[in-house]
Amino acid sequence: MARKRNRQPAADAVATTTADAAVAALVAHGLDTIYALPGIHNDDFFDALAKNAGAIRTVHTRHEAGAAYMALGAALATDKPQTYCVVPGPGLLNASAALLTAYGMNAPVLALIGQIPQDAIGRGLAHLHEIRDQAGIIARLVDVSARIRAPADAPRLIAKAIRAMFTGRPGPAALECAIDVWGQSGKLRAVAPLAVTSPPIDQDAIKAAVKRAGAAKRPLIVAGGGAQDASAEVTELAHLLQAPVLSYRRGRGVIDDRDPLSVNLPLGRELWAEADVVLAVGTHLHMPLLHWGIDRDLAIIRVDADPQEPARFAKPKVALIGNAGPILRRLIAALPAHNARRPSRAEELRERHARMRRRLAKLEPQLAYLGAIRAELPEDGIFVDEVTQIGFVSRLAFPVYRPRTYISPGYQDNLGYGFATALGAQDARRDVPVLSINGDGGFLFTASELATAIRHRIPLVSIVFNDGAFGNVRRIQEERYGNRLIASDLANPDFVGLAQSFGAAAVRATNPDELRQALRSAFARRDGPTLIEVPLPALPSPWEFILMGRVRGG
Ligand SMILES: Cc1ncc(C[n+]2csc(CCOP(=O)(O)OP(=O)(O)O)c2C)c(N)n1
Ligand SMILES: [Mg+2]
Repeated sequence: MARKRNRQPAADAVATTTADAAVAALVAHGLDTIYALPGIHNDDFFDALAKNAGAIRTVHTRHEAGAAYMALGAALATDKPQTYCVVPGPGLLNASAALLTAYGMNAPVLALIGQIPQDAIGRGLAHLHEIRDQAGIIARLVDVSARIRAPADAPRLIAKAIRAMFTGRPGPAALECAIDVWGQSGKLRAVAPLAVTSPPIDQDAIKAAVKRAGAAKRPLIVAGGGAQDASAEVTELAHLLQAPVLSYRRGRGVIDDRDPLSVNLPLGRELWAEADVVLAVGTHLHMPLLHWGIDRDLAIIRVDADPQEPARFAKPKVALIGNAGPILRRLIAALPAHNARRPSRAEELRERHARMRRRLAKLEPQLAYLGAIRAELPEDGIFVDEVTQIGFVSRLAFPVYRPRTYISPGYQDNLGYGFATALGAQDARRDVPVLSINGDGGFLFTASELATAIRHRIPLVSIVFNDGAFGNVRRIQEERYGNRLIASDLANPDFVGLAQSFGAAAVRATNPDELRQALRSAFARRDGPTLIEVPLPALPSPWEFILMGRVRGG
């Protein structure tokens, strides 16, 4: 490859600036949008965006967190690389919670971050937005990062970063570029997207896995975010094994919740206690390993893109490294020769679902509001969860029918991520309705992005469940700290008036029926955002169904 490239005539190379080359490289990789907030460090790059506005759309936000969360939401809703661009120092830091979340969610987000003049980096000369060891800070946030130091670096490093975002453990990547480098000209060639290669599938491990799974008496599948592209395979395997599929946050939608084999977290814990073989697909197994326990009677088979992941907590019986889809297809092909006869468990599971529903029934009015949302949000509509009471219950009881239609922040569980993430999802998926749910606390983290929704005509529908409090924190103070309330009550704006002042449509709904009506008209409106405020009293706690104790291993 390298020799061939060296022999290419110099005439192939054309003079271009770093900024133009970077924009061309993004376009060559299929990116059609950039989420961004400008500043002098990146002026040359924004000028290149202006010149190429027909090929790539620039969506500017009101805070860098908004830009990065929008890129995250767009990446999660499309499973395609998405990018954001911010100034160095404060711009980088303003966006960093979103970058951290993208890392936790394995989302293909490319951060383009400005830098002070190249020769001044590391010298502490008090340049605008200078921050000590910016590269070191970025390197702690993502697995792959580099600095574009010259025009020819731009296409090369962008191609490498995008390949890295889909190789091994998928996730974000970051590139820096100094203020004086964006405008530099050089002779360079475009770089075509680099092929993403996967490790060969370990045939011995496939055999070991089907032997164990095929002989299992009480198999259980756990599906995480890494299984979102293997929905058909997980479902087929579940049926072959008559294995229930547990999904909680990032794995919701991998199996259709109308399938009796789909089980929620508390029912999954009961089944974990009974299981002899667990097949974990694209999941950290956070809840089971950290909270429920393991013992010698449980054999764990792990399928993960990240070679480091399977043995992090405890070495599994079998580890299969690579993308879930191809690996599960191999398991499906090899299983029938080893599979026990499997009577249907549908009836047993229907009864257990009914029992679980009776236990969860006390989570009202959360369930009634979620019912209203499900009744109005079409099957392919996207629900974006938040760290709020309705969100916590949605993770257990909101029916999800398709992969990539339920976006949840995963283990970061960072308050305030939701609204801007949903805005990005709706911007990238104009073809389906997106619904953002928020608490009054979390919503105000990025409420300024209502202006972005107006400016870019993004038809996101958002609900603010307003209990006048950081309700989750407040309830903990009431229950566990003798009602000594501290830092948990909130002074709120009039949310309807606030949204209207931005130019958004806004209404208040005071019960589930009113919410249904409000959602129906909101989803019909496709030329801009709608906000629905739902006033709420203090709500019953969902935590007994989420943080549950050990069931194995003493
Ligand atoms: C970034 C971040 N900061 C703080 C928290 C802690 N936290 C979890 S829930 C919560 C309160 C949420 O309030 P609100 O959005 O109004 O939802 P409610 O619980 O009232 O439904 C807080 C502060 C967090 N999860 N993430
Ligand atoms: Mg609240």
